[in-house]
Amino acid sequence: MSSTQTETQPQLQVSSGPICHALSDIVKTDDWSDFKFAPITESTVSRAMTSRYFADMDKYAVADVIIVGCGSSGLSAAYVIAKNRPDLKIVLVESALACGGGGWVSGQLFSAMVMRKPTDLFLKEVGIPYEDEGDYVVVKHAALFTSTMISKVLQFPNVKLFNATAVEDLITRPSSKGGDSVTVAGVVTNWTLVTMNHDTQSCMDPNVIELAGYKQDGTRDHSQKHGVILSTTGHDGPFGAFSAKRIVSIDNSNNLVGMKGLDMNRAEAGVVKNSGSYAGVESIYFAGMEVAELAGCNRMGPTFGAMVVSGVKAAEEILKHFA
Ligand code: AHZ
Repeated sequence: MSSTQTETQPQLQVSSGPICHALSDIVKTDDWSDFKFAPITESTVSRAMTSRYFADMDKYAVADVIIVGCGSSGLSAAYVIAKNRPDLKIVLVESALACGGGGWVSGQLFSAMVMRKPTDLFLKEVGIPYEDEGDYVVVKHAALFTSTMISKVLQFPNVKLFNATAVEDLITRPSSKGGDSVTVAGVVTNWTLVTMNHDTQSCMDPNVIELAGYKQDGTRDHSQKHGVILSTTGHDGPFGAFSAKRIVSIDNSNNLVGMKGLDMNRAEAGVVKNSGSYAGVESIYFAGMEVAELAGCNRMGPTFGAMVVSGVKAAEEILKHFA
């Protein structure tokens, strides 16, 4: 390690005495032959899962914040919103099995995750160790960032993650501005495996998550703050830039400009500057690389500061909305 590098250490306890683990007290003589688990039936396991899942579907059928896509930008935003507002119902919808998107590895699968300063302030707050290289910091493996973010975000009691679930469409309603203008009012979801098989199976209708703040007839309930969607589905790809593509087809006044070529210095500032609310349609916000598709920013390649900071900026705007 060079002299400019310092490493922040995680608080891990190491053991230097005799072999010691969580089961040491019950497996006293190194004899595992009588080891037993507590009894359980198969249906108990099914009920333990499904009762909670369906209770969550019921509880989160109406939400204050829906985050679509949980890569590095979505997770960063979720952390800031959940930490500041434990009273809001926050739903994360992730089409893949695992949250994290590109944040599990870094450029060309090279493990280490680079972030330009001042993103180190966020890492410090969350408790993710890094090496300080002066103008930038390095997390030794991108998976350490992603797994820590997932673990922190999921510990907030007001957060529910529906993973392996794709957003297939946006719910819209006429906006109070009149004319053709609309506001988004929720998302249409399906289990991703179903979404991927619409062409091969007969109709399998989707489910929805609505935003809070609407009456039965679909008009705004002005006695409460209405909910919002934050879309962080990344740049265009098999699933990426989902809401950006959908929103420009809803909002006729805009085009999907498309992400421009690699330029690290311009790209990160551009993504942060353009993240937040979307001018044409109410109640939808964007962060991360999806912003580059909407606003025509450069791509930045494997440097993740703008993913974190655009998530923080969009989260701050959303928190102001609920203030
Ligand atoms: O699975 C996707 C990923 O986890 C998820 N997603 C996409 N469409 C979805 C949909 N419903 C639900 N319709 C969906 N989930 O969104 C997540 C996006 O994560 P990401 O890591 O691709 O995006 P990000 O903007 O958070 O981070 C981008 C990282 C990149 S790409 C890049 C470059 O190409 O130059 N540079 C960086 C730092």
